[in-house]
Amino acid sequence: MRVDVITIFPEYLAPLGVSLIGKAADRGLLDIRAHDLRDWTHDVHRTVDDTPYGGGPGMVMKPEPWGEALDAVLADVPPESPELPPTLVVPTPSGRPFTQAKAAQLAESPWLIFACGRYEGIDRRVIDAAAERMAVEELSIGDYVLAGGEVAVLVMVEAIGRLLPGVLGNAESARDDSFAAGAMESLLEGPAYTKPAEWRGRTVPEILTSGNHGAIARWRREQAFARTAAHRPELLARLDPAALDKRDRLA
Ligand code: 6GU
Repeated sequence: MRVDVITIFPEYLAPLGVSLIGKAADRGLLDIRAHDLRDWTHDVHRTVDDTPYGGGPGMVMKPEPWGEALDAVLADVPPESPELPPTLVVPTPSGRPFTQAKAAQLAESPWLIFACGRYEGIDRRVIDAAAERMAVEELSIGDYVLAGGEVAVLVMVEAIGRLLPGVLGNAESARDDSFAAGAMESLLEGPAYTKPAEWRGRTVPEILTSGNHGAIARWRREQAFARTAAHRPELLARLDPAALDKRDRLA
């Protein structure tokens, strides 16, 4: 997958060179390119923002640098490249929710372009014009306000990147995650334990050392159900009733 990120703070994306995503990039599974939006300004101050039409607080990102940046990134394709068409992702607190399902959908795209806004956002015409050339997704990572889209890009690229074939060491390890479709669909993950069997007077739940795999699976599901009820009760309402155990309904 190719990933272009256009931002006024390319250095903010340095963490994408580290850990799971960094290793995936080193192995050629991901091609991540950060671009400085100011490279497409032409004034001595390298201006990217201006005051909003209609008044109000804050500044709006000017359309011209964004138009040139997107033109340049879109044009930077080797002839006969298989990676077209890209999807443009615009992180914004006013976007649709970025979910595990959205991560899985975007992981199918061969090419993602992220447009990081700062200030009060990007001039609307940039997004409207881009939508005539490619799929555009305006996405929010949660109900809080960040100073800019860069941290949201770190979140989204990590969530998407770990779903790409070959990125995770163990092909199983993405399947039963909280929010993943799978056996524990829409249940949060319960507790995990490792050695030693006793630590500071605390022991590991006996069932986990019983060797009874059926009983362990049932216990884990109970734990996941209880945690979901405690932390995210609204998720239980979304569960497919057919996927509910009798045990779950009694819990
Ligand atoms: Cl995607 N961007 C910004 N700036 N703030 C956010 C967000 C995105 N998602 C939640 N808050």
